[in-house]
Amino acid sequence: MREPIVQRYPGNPILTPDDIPYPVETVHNAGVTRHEGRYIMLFRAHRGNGRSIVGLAKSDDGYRFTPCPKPFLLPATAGFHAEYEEFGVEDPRICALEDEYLITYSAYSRHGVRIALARTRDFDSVERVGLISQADMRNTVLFPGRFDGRYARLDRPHSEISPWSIWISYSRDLVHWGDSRVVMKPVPYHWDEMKIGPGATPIRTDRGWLHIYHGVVPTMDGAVYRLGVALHDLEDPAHVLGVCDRWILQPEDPWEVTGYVHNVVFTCGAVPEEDGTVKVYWGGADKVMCVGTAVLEELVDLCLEESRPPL
Ligand code: M1P
Repeated sequence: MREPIVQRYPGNPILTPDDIPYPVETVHNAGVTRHEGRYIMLFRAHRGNGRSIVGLAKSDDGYRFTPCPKPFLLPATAGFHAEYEEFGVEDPRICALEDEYLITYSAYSRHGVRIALARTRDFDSVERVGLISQADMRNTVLFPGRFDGRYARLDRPHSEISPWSIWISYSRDLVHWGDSRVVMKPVPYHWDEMKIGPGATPIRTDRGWLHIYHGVVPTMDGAVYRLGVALHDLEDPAHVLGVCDRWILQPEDPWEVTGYVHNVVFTCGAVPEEDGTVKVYWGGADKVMCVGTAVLEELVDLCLEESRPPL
């Protein structure tokens, strides 16, 4: 049997609704980064009404997290954002860029789902920057770098005539985005044939930007969410150097197979370590948070040596 590509932490799940000091039904799909020597986790949590908020937890080792007493981001109740966050805020991704942390999240309302952008320097206060997509779009990760002066992001517009795919877009001010083009599509009769979506903030390696994404297959028992890896060119991230043909993680543990939504592993964050490993964080069955480690070079090798065409 092959060694698992992602080694699960034996203490999984690392955060559950029971750990949170305010009422929540789920703790999942967290963006994670490092700040002042500690790990910061922004997690999505369903409230009892089925709408989501974003909570904050901190850790010294990336495994044992302590939640903060209050939520980090609640749906806006005043101003322009209020109309577009009425149904909740979901799936935060954190991008450390220049001297701040940029947070993309899904803003849900009766008008559909849009991507919103917020910024913080300290994770004590947070400022909304703007709504940076029209409806319908969710799952957007910013690259932690600029390309010819422009910011870049991977995004995932919804379509009725094409399986949902990963696109790239650019911006000079983080608010107005364009020059969009598709970079990766699901493959028919494959583990990610139904749809794919950006996952964790891309990680810079010597051989390219490593992107951990999610792919979905429909089965007679419902959809199954797994994780895969792709490598983007360092100078031109629209150029996909390789997509690994097989998944790197699938639902296996009981809390990944059964939960709020069955058979889901879904990532919004991964943290590279100095020893060449990466901590991959994922939501298990939309209910709890889990972590595992992988070797970055091995993930890059998978993209280049077990590759399939991106489009
Ligand atoms: O329930 C599984 C996932 O479903 C959605 O993923 P996608 O955007 O690919 O359809 C999201 O709601 C995600 O939060 C959730 O984990």
